[in-house]
Amino acid sequence: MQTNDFIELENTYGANNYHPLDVVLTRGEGVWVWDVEGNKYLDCLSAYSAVNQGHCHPSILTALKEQAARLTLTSRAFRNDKLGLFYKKVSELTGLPKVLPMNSGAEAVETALKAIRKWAYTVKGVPENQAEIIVCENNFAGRTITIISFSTEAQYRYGFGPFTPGFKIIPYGDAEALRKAITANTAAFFVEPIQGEGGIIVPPEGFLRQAREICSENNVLFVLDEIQTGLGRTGKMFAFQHEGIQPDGITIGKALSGGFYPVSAFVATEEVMGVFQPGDHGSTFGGNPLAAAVALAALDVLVKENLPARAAELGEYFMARLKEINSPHIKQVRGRGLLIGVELKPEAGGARRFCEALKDRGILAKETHEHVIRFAPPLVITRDEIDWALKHIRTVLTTL
Ligand code: IF1
Repeated sequence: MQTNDFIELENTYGANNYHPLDVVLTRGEGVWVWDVEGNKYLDCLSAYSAVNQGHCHPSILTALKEQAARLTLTSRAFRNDKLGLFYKKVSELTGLPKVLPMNSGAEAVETALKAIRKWAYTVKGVPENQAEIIVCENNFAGRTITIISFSTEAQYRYGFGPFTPGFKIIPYGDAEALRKAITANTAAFFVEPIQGEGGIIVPPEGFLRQAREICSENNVLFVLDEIQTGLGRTGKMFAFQHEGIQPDGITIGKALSGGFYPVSAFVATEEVMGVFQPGDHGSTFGGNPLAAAVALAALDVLVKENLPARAAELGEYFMARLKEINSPHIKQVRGRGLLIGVELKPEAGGARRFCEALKDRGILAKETHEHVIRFAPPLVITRDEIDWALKHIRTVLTTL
């Protein structure tokens, strides 16, 4: 079967909920992926930062194989010999004492929202069903009905009402707006350190620190969504570490498994996580030994291969070179570490056609929000591979 045969199959039997590039991938290794015709591509999306360690990392594969042959799932009705080790590693890396394991990012976010609300009622003393959570415009935290209830993207909401109440929306990066939005019933401020889907939006320097202070002054939880920015992507193990602050909770996912398996978690202080009593919350697969074993290996790779520092160094290099490209289409180059966005001017006609042109040159990148090309390669990329990519990116951005 060739590319078109696979596309035909997907179109015949699949829901039409994505508009992917017409490339049918069959193998991945490190930063490279191959399509069914044998064409080779540099992956500049990393499955939206789920493959920070590179495709099919051998040591994570070994951990997957070994555990899959031993014990994959017990449910949480019983204990297993991997979960406690996973908890300890995640707690040590995040600096937060308590972990609740889930599977998808959205489930970790939903877990955080439930913890936040229950903390508001049982600890802060907010009247029942009055808890308010402040979020920012252009957030992206997943696709469940409660999560899209606080989305500002019309398409993510259209046709899916009625929506979950209890969310207030403020402009991203605006600490004063946060202060003004807080009421006696505010439970938390839930925010991405850098907005990914929003178009790689980096907040003003100091915003997260100010937000942390405002939340502390008002007994409001400060909870960060690090599902995309976490695990080395922005040049630190977690993006909040750039600002030297400590959140009350974070959600993590994606690269937590190196792309081998859905693994996510909500990680928080004792006071926040202490609201959960046995039976309050759960998941069939959450905390399973296979997920835990894979995640332990994936986290090990991040530390042993020093991937956060690599992302800082190579991201700085990549961004500097992109800023030197003299293209009439480029409005702005922005980002942090290896989470980089090239915003094009509206007259460039949208980022999609540039991504198509990059694909023809062996680079897979994805547009976000119409005008931004996102460059987020696996953190194992080398300087030579970046130089190779830059050659083609420069050509596409100066000749299209
Ligand atoms: C899609 C976007 C990225 C996330 C943050 C939670 C989640 C995500 C910051 C939920 C997931 C994915 C979802 C995927 C595309 C991708 C995405 F474009 F949608 F927004 F990365 F930017 N918090 N993001 O980025 O995690 O439940 O998916 O495991 O839905 O199209 P999930």
